[in-house]
Amino acid sequence: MPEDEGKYRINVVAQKTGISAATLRAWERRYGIPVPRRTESSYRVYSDDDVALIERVRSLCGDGMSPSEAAKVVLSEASQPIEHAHLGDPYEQVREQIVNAVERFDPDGIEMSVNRALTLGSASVICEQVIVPVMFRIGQLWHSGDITIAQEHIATQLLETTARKLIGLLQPPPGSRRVLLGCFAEDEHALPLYGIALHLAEASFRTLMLGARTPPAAIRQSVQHLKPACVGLSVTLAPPPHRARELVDAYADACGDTPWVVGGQGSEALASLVQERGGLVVPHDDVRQTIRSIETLIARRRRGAKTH
Ligand code: B12
Repeated sequence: MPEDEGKYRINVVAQKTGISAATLRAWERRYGIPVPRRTESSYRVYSDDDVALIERVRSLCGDGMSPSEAAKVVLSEASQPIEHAHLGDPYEQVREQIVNAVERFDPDGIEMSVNRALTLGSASVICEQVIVPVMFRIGQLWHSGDITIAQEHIATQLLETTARKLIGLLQPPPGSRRVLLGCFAEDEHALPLYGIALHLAEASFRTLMLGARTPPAAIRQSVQHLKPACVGLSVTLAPPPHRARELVDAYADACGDTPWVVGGQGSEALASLVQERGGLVVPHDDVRQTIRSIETLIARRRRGAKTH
């Protein structure tokens, strides 16, 4: 018998894949995915390939397919020769590896898995398929109490460093239009900034990341010294109304006549304040529109500057 055939009992597989034992038995019964070997006493034992099949079905379901559609896809992939013979989505696998290492409190393991991710495609694919979703997942795990704040911080630091490097590889050369990016002063959600920085780099903007909790003074000084084409502020947690007004005023003053936009899940609550002060709130679910709005603001400012 090949070495890895029949390694894991059903409860271990349920734990590894996050699919309950009852569902695993149902998938086997309904779709034949997978049909594990049985021990003499009739216990199911799953191989690594069986686990990969389950993870592939789970990943397709996560993308919105029903289990029966996913099972069809996986069965047809399994019947393809060579290039489709490897089962499991490599991005999903590496995401799992990173998250498992975070759960084990294993920084070296996180680093090794992140390095593995770097071999899986272009900078933008790695960022989009691995780094951003893993950071999101880590945040969820912290919110649900499944990892500690120390685990979250270690992972986030490693992932942010990688995200910065990847975005750096994508962006245009020095001298190109620059967008300064920072979070509102009391906001720790820096991940949305990496998400938008990636899209901006793809649209040929250089980005400068000021990160979480960026105070208005940091925007003011950066605007004065670096003369960016635009300032982008992210708000995930909308501040309470009195504080919101104070901050919006301070950011508006800090930006001066440099165009500024505010995005993120908490930005809509600030829309009227921001507009009153000449800023723009961009829709948080439409990246194309966001990039177009930024292009328009910059072009308008250039035209305005020429006529003065
Ligand atoms: C990751 C995360 C964290 C991480 C942040 C790590 C990091 N480095 O970013 C950690 C664990 C630190 C964290 C902490 C907290 N969090 Co939190 N967190 C999340 C989580 C899971 C994901 C958010 C995220 O990164 N989304 C991914 C990005 C890519 O998506 P996005 O925001 O939509 O951004 C896109 C667009 O909006 C746009 N965009 C965003 N910003 C900008 C800016 C510009 C200029 C432009 C142009 C576009 C743009 O582009 C992005 C890419 O497409 C959410 C859950 C959720 N479902 O959102 C909770 C969530 C946001 N957190 C929440 C809370 C409450 C907190 C805490 C207050 C908890 C606490 N008790 O301490 C603290 C925050 C402390 C603080 N002062 O900020 C709540 C917020 C509820 C609310 N709206 O009031 C959420 C929704 C969880 C929940 N369901 O309760 N969190």
